Amino acid sequence: MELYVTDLSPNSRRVLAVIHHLGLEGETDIRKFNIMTGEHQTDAFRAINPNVKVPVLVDGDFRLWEANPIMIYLSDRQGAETFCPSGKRDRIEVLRWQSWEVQHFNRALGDIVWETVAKPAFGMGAPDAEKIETGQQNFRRFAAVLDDHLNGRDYVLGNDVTVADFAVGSHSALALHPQSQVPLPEFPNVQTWLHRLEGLPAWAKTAPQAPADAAE
Ligand SMILES: N[C@@H](CCC(=O)N[C@@H](CS)C(=O)NCC(=O)O)C(=O)O
Repeated sequence: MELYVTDLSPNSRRVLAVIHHLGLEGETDIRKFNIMTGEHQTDAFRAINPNVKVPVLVDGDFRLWEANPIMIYLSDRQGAETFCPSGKRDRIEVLRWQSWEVQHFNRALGDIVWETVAKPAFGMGAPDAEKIETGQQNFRRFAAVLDDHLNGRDYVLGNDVTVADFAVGSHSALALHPQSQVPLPEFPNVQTWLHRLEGLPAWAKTAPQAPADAAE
């Protein structure tokens, strides 16, 4: 298999963490682009993903873009039933949390940390206080849902770590970044769960090396 990623991306991190979790490093050729210099903007890569974005997985003649489906594909390929349950009800739970994180939780989180971590790290101008405030309001709304859900659960689906944790928690390095201004202490279950995720070997192995590396 080939996996196209970039160092500066929670979307790449979540897929790389799945590769490690499933022990697929040996059979995966990991190709890193520097998206800041536009290294990915080639006709050859556009032919693989017309969106010209990473991550992308190539498995034989199957080309798959979008991080969340890649995570499910890899898990199903390996028969990782606990990590990505195939039972109707559990599979819908995985999809529910993946949709939710893209649309709500990580969108709000991303809006905050774009201003507080990414812009300063990449010299892209001063953080916009109004955007931070709006992001924090949205984050509070959705983090409250997750905080309530995590009450009495170690992981999003219950006792075991699943692809849903790697999806919902994909921005953990940014959320836990000292500059983030993400109001995590208001949501202790979310905070504890993010630290639990950071302690998992596959997640730890894919941690950004420098503060700026946490940025998208
Ligand atoms: N919805 C996509 C998002 C992919 C995405 O936004 N990738 C970013 C890196 S995190 C990218 O490749 N940006 C380069 C560009 O847009 O040129 C997914 O989940 O995979």
